[in-house]
Amino acid sequence: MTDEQRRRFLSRAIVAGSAVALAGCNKLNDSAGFRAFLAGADAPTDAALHALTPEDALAREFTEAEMSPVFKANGSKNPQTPEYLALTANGFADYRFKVGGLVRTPLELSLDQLRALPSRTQITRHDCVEGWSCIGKWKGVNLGRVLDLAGPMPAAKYVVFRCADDYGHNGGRYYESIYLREAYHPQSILAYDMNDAALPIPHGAPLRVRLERKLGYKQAKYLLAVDLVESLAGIGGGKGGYWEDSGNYIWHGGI
Ligand SMILES: Nc1nc2c(c(=O)[nH]1)N[C@H]1C(S)=C(S)[C@@H](COP(=O)(O)O)O[C@H]1N2
Ligand SMILES: [Mo]
Repeated sequence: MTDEQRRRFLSRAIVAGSAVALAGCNKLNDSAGFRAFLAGADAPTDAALHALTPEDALAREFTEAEMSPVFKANGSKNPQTPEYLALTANGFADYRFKVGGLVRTPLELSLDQLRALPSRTQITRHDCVEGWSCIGKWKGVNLGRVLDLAGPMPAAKYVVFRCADDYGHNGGRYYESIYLREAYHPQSILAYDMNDAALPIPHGAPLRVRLERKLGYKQAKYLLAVDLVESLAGIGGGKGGYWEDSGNYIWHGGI
């Protein structure tokens, strides 16, 4: 199965919530994991989805010439929460990215400190489950490297991304989460630049995450903090993310 086929397949599975359209799928693929997945599952389990998409595989990277002339902004585009307005009031000069939870040394990093760390630049395709894709360039620091500065404790299993915006206008903040091990994927970065300029507000200024093997809703914008936790229970609605809690999209979100 090519990456593109896998992406389309999983997008369908995810939008459908659980039911997987089987027609034509046998043409898609010969991998044993994929067949086992189809044979066993009416609802894709998290373990099956992780088996289907090997976690260490890299997402395709593109050339400058392939970049989208316009990159669509989606979800929150101009947060109005008090904490975000306080940050924009002086151009993010007071911004501190917090790393907390199950770490030995909680951190508060300024944008200058993040920029001083070794960087990675990647041109990748963002796939939103709503049915659009854009290719853009992202520059940032490996998430795993930042977490290592804080020192994850052995019990830490998940990384929770805390955002500054209230997408549903219900007082709750957008949030997302991944397995801690997924933070160490080479293309999991905390991005401060997009398309060779500082990350603009519609795309998540001053810092967002890029997880290039995952769908759009996992790419949390307006990051205030990450917390390492042992369990997602008790965080938001307990399903690991804003859209996951709403019942619309599944937690894995892999492509
Ligand atoms: N904090 C926050 N992050 C978010 C969202 C949001 O509303 N708030 N929307 C998500 C969705 S559904 C998509 S497709 C992408 C859109 O990123 P973009 O605006 O850079 O295109 O951000 C994701 N991250
Ligand atoms: Mo999305």
